[in-house]
Amino acid sequence: MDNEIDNDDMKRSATAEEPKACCAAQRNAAFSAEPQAAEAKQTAVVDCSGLHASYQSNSDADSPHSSAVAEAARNLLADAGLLPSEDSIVRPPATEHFVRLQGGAFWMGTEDAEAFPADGEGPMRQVTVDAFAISPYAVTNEDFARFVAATGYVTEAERFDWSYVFHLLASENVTAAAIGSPVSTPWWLAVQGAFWLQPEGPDSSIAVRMNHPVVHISWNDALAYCDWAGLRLPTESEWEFAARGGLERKRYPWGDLLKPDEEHRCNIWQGKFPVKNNASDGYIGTAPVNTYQSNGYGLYNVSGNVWEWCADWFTANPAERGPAVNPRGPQAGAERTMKGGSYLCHKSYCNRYRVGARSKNTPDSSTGNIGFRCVKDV
Ligand SMILES: [Ca+2]
Ligand SMILES: [Ca+2]
Repeated sequence: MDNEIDNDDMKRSATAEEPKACCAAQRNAAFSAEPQAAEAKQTAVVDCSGLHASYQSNSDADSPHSSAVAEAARNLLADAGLLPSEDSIVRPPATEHFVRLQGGAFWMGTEDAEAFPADGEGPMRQVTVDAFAISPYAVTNEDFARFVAATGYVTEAERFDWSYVFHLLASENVTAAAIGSPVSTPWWLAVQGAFWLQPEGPDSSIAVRMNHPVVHISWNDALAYCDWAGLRLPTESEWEFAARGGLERKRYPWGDLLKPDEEHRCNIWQGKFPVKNNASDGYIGTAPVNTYQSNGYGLYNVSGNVWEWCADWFTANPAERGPAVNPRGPQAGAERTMKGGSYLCHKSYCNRYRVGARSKNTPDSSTGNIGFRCVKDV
């Protein structure tokens, strides 16, 4: 894949069509990870007139689209040797390897000098969570392929018929065909036909990325997967308890230094955002879910790689967070909480791969850097 585009291409995408209101007006509206633009709401991102029809035709689990994607998912699994041919029923992935955590009290949030107070990262407070078990890994393309092969589930990226692809990951053809870009985050291309099976658009494939985190997954999609697998999303406090790996009041899941012994511990961005990614950590996009060292609890890539949905509605108001024991966030809201940052995070731009950092997005939003991780009750 050609990951480089010249500056003229950048400018073209930056001045793409004026946003217009549409059925997806709120979709991705909250997506603005840039600290200085965090309060700038984008009301709409693409002209989706003409997309309503595809929403209808793609939304039915018995539609030809659904059948074709389910078959493609099954073929991917079979080609990768991940689907025993004698087993015609595709089952949820095993969960024996989930890490059982006994819970307890921990220091949640941060007042770190690098924190974004407007995100509601602080104040640091004692929170207690009950025991639970969590996956060491984000849900993979393999996992999600099993879900779709078994159920024919159609994601929201497919129903809306577009999702956000980072510009340096899109081919020239996909870039040229992009249907729009947010004004304040022009590095996101709204790409028709971008979804989990083809994360960079119609000319891309996950065939050699079955062990990478699934992306273009909305919060609603993540919940559907959890329902099928008998799992659930972590609350934000569970996620942060697990991500801290038993360390107290540290900036990262492994300590306070980003690169102890000059060793990369997470998949973020090196270079100049958003034009030059040196990828000195080994990855310009997603990395396999078991890359780098795990944290003290055996969890991989809580920081970086992909943002991970949490169960909670988002609030930056400490008074709305709920009790200090098993908090579940506000009763209602417009956006769901995300944790951990992604392969696009950089200190200069989105320093949210710190373990106390947080972000949010509407439950129907999807991008090429949002995935999820599951927990189960014990
Ligand atoms: Ca990277
Ligand atoms: Ca992550």
